[in-house]
Amino acid sequence: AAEAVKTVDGWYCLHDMRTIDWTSWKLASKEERDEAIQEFKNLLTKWEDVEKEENGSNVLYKVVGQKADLMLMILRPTMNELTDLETELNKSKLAEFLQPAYSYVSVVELSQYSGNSSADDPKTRERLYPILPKWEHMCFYPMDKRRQGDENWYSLPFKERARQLYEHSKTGRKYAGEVKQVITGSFGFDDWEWGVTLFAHDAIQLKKLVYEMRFDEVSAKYGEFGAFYVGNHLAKDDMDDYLHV
Ligand code: 76R
Repeated sequence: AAEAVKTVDGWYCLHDMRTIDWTSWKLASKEERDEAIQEFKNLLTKWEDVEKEENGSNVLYKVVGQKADLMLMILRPTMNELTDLETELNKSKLAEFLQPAYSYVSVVELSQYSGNSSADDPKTRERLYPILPKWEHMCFYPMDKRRQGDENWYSLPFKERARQLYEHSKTGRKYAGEVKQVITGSFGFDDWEWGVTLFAHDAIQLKKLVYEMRFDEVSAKYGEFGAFYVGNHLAKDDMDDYLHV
């Protein structure tokens, strides 16, 4: 058997996509809506406090297109905290107007192809326990590495996988400062093998990076992709405007 790469794993991750039921939202009384908005903003404040204490991180985006309306990404030290948070959201007033659209469970992962990172190294810590950027655009998609016939990532020798990922990282680094990526592993947790989350100031950089990577050997030969979600940042202070009907 080929040798598995060692990974170091950080915070647990939940991507939670919801669709707003605008019809029932409009039918609700103004008092009910105000109450729901206020309670949701209080939740966001609570999560911001967790982030300030560096016990997790979260971001909220408005999905473009019909796959969902809201895209929430949550990082927490344990998987238990993910369900706590999810349940708290489900019990809120606003949740009466939300329908599940998609969710994805994973854990922040660094693979050790190019030497070992130590959890004591501040740079490694920053990547395992990232405070998510609140950049204007975000994109999420799940992916697999192919396991078919002669194209089987999992039967390639370690050195060959390391070489291909090194080439991959060179493409990625061209986008330093333009795109920030968080790779989360989901073996045993969800339907695909990895979650890919990208943040950009300019949406076009997301397209350029993903397109350019298609030509890297590792993506061209071995990449299999799920549904893509793209969104625009939703700040707490814009919540009233966004939900105003
Ligand atoms: O040590 C490092 O993390 C840097 C080198 C690196 C690895 C090992 C790296 C860099 N990636 C690594 C691993 Mn990546 N990455 C993706 C996608 O759409 C596609 O074609 C693929 C989705 C993007 C957009 C992306 C971006 N990467 C991985 C792995 C795990 C592989 C394994 O373990 O078998 C996956 C699934 C994956 C997928 N990658 C980078 C980027 C970018 C932008 C970088 C440069 C980051 C930087 O150095 O700042």
